[in-house]
Amino acid sequence: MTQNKYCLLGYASGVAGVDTHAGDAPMIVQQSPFLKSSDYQWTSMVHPLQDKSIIDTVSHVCTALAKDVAELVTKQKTFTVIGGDHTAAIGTWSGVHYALQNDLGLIWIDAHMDSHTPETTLSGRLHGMPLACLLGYGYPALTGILEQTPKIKPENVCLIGVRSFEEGEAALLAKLNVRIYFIEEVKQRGIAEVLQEAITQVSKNTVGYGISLDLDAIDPKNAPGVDVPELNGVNDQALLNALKIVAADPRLIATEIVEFDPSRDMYQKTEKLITELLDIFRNGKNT
Ligand SMILES: [Mn+2]
Repeated sequence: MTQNKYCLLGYASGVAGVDTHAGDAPMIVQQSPFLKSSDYQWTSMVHPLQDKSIIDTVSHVCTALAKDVAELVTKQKTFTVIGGDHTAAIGTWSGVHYALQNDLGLIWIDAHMDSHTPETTLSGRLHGMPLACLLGYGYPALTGILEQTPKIKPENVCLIGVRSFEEGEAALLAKLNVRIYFIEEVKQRGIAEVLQEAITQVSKNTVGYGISLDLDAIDPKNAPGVDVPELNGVNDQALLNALKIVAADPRLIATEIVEFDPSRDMYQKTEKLITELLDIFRNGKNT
């Protein structure tokens, strides 16, 4: 049993969110009574260091994460990154891309689009920009992690669960022709069907794909502990069931769970849900 421990990495940074509480999340998960700790091996825990600007801080902590991620991909280990705010994605998928040196698919499950650029953002918060960064748009310190090239091609990414967004980011994704499954389509067709269709698309011309799960995609009734909750989200059980099938897919390279804000959790609902998600990802690799 012990030789098959599933690898976890912590991105203990919340400096790009509404407040910094998401930075505590990986430590909360690490110590959670719901996590069977003997099944997991924490290979990394990166922390932000005060820098000249938030951009530099995020750039450095993402670079640290990207290096640790790249090492695991090179060793052909499957793993999950636990955020932290959603800027974790810049580090995670830059690291995966660096190790693969090939086209990568990405499923972005989120209530938001996270596709702002410095020109379109209203809040200025970097956790609203990670997908744009991965597509090659944004601050050079964040688009150039490990290598000066876009990490994901627009045709190799799908968004699922979107229900709150702003004009500028929507315009960028529309211009790039990125497929978005808004919440209405997800509810109408079911998360399982939508997820399978999205995977078919993002794995068509790639060597594999990843899943970036922002917990705010899930209905706040099921996952209240997030930075930016949005009503009318994806049902937690439906998502867990859909991911059970996906977790065994050999094309799935890595996963990421972000935006857990322990200070807003209720009755440890969100914390418990994260440990259930991890069990699903771990079991998928052991079958
Ligand atoms: Mn997000």
